[in-house]
Amino acid sequence: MSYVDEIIEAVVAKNPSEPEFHQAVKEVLNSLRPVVDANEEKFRREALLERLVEPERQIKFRVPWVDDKGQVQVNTGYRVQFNSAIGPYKGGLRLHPSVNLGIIKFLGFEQIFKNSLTGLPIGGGKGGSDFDPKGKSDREVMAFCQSFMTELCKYIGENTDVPAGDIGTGAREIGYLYGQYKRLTGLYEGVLTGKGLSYGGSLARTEATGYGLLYLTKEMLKMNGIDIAGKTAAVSGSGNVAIYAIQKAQQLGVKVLTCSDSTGWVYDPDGIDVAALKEIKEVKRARLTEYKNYRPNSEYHEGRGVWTVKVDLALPCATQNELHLEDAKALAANGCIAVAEGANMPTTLEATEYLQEQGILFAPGKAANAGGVATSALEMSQNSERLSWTFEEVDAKLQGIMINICHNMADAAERYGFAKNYVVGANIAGFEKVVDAMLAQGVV
Ligand code: NDP
Ligand code: 2IT
Repeated sequence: MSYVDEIIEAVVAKNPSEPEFHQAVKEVLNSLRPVVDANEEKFRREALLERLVEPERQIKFRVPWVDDKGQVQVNTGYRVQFNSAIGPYKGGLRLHPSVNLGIIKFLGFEQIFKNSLTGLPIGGGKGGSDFDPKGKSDREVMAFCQSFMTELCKYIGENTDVPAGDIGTGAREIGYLYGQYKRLTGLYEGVLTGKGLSYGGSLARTEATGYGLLYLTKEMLKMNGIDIAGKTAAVSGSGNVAIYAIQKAQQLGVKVLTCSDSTGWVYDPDGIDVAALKEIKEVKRARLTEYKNYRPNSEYHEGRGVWTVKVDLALPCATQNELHLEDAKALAANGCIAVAEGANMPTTLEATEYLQEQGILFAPGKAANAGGVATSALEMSQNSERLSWTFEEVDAKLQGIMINICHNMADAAERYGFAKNYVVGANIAGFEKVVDAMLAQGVV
């Protein structure tokens, strides 16, 4: 059996209840076959793949807090410090009832290669909790965040591990987490990113993931002789990534016809109204059913459905495994030319393969959504030098980073004989720097 197959089998056997982690490992290791095969003896002796799939450290802890009725609630907190070969652990905190260790491990594993692709010195980590911020009062969210940080603060620091936002963790949560870290440690340091602008945050971090997704998509199309202007797009999600993806798409001349949340989706034939979406989601924290009040021409549908709309571009920006094989078939049948992942692992393995077989350009999340963590790393730089850069400076750096990632993934794919397979290209390009650092640092 090949080294890659042995490791995939071992990961499944050792972590039987973590299907998302298996999926992420399979996607990455299958891509790495050409590199691993060429170095099999050395990598085996170094147990390189065994080390790559085993987190350096996994922290799991109790998070007790008191709700508005005086009832004590208990959630589970996680931080998986996956790989620090190229820098301090870096990655978001997800707050969603579906969170478990396997979800955090898949996200942490993806983060290793994504962070490497940015070209910046950040290792891979991820954390979160099964706490659901939906429907909670600000005081309840604060109580949770303070309790969560009371334990987490023992393991993080500006030079060791720097968490940030992800699903359910936005500016409000980062503020409460930061305040508690500062109170407990006495340190005013860049221990979190995605901070508010008044206390060390970076301009353009809020926009970065969505904007970055469009910068990469534009470049990927350009490399293939296609102009993004004038195209139509379907976007899923209506959170941080989706909102700013829609905004940048529109600035680039793309008409975005859809968005969604976990209960339903919107079709707006005139193009999604970003100001309305922001008010519904960022200010009111309400459901998408409200969108029709702002845009009477639009349609609201319960359940899933954004991928059934005829569009040129599909940008999944909600969550893992939200674009299935039948969705890929619908997109292809409707003439879709490119899919770029704003979310982490939103496309199932079968759907990805199908899209690639159909010749649809496919940009994997670890490349396409890397603009968020890249700008987080820029926030860390600004915190270290105690300066803040202008929006234009950060945005220009972000554009440069996304264009580089796009070319690096394309070049790596071509070098190994997989031209235009950007999944293979992104995984190999991300892996190369990590493996070099791991080998240089010895058996640690
Ligand atoms: P938000 O919490 O701001 O928004 C998440 C959106 O996805 C909401 O519209 C939410 O709907 C929807 N959603 C979440 N879970 C599900 C689900 N199980 N089924 C259907 N819809 C769901 O998160 P972000 O926008 O920050 O994150 C979106 C994706 O992008 C995630 O995969 C995240 O890991 C990834 N990502 C985020 C980055 C960032 O900087 N924030 C950077 C890189 C990747 P509802 O409100 O109804 O729950
Ligand atoms: O998935 C991701 O890259 C993020 N949620 C952002 C992580 C970060 O550290 O900014």
